[in-house]
Amino acid sequence: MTTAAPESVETMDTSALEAAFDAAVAADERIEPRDWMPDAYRATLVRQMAQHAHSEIIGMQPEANWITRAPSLRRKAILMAKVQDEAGHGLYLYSAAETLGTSRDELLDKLHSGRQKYSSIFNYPTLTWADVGAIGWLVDGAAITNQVPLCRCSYGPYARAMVRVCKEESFHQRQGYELLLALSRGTEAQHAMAQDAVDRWWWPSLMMFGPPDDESAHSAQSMAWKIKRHSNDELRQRFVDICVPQAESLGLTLPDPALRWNEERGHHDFGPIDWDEFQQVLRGNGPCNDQRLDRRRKAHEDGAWVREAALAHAAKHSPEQGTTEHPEASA
Ligand code: FAQ
Repeated sequence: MTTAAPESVETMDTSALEAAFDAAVAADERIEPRDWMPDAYRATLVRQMAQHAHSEIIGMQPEANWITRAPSLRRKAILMAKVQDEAGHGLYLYSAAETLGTSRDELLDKLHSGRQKYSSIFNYPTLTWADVGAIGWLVDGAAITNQVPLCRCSYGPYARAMVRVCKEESFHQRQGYELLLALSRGTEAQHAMAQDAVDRWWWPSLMMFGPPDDESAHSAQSMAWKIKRHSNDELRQRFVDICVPQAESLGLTLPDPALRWNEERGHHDFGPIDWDEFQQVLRGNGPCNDQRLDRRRKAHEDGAWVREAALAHAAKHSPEQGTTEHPEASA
């Protein structure tokens, strides 16, 4: 952002700063951490980025459930790499949120105490191996549809983090599609397993895009600030249009009798989403909400010794201690 005007930022009054911020957003420039920004813009970004980061790390759990039971070494290696990628995405996002003055500790504390959300989708169970394919195809597919426009988000660190995340999510989506294709073309029982997984994951995937536009509290303001580039319903429609031909190629059906091409709209019509179920999951009443949070809290507690050791190591080798070199460097 170029707030560099004739006047320096220190001497500009709030209305001038606001005008410079608005002009930068209007000109599609990136807002950077040291730039002035409205408090509400900062709070909205922290809210969305924290929810996104929490989703990445909670999202490791449903798939990790199948690592030990992957049907081949190849599938196991792919799944382990994917789950590790999700941890990395969490890390980029917590780091990006830190540029707004919010520490990772603070955000994790809010997740663990239930004061911040994570995506509704990760409160559903992974009952069979085919669920790993359905998550890759549908959940990562929905995530990409939502996140590609975030690469053009007005906040620089978030936009840049999204570029790499989206590249990795594309690989995740492809591996899920390929896994489902193998099952769909397999035995009758394997085909049925793939179909059952798609039947269970389809509707929750559509809910990932958030409430309908007329009930979305934050969309209008987030779009005005160019944090979000498209509304929840626009992205949901885009996702449905992408999935229909892919389901046909997979030889699987999507569980919606109302799904059909609408020539006039140039889009697929689809049936009503069960928003009561969505609200229940958000309130903590989904099938796995308690399990996911308990597991996360335990993982955090179990990792306390790693954090303590890292801090002790950093303190021992801080410049104040005069031991900046690695102990083995002089050996
Ligand atoms: N789940 O006014 P809006 C992934 C909340 S990453 C839970 O429309 P907004 C990768 C919302 O926070 C998946 N809560 O909100 C992966 C707000 O509540 P609040 C995550 C939801 O922010 C794959 C309220 O409802 N991706 O899957 C949901 O403008 C496989 C009102 O909603 C992101 O987070 C929901 N589905 O739009 C990992 C992407 N939807 O805060 C592992 C970035 C809405 O007022 C394995 N986020 N809410 O208490 C976004 O694009 C937006 O935040 C939306 C929601 C589109 C999710």
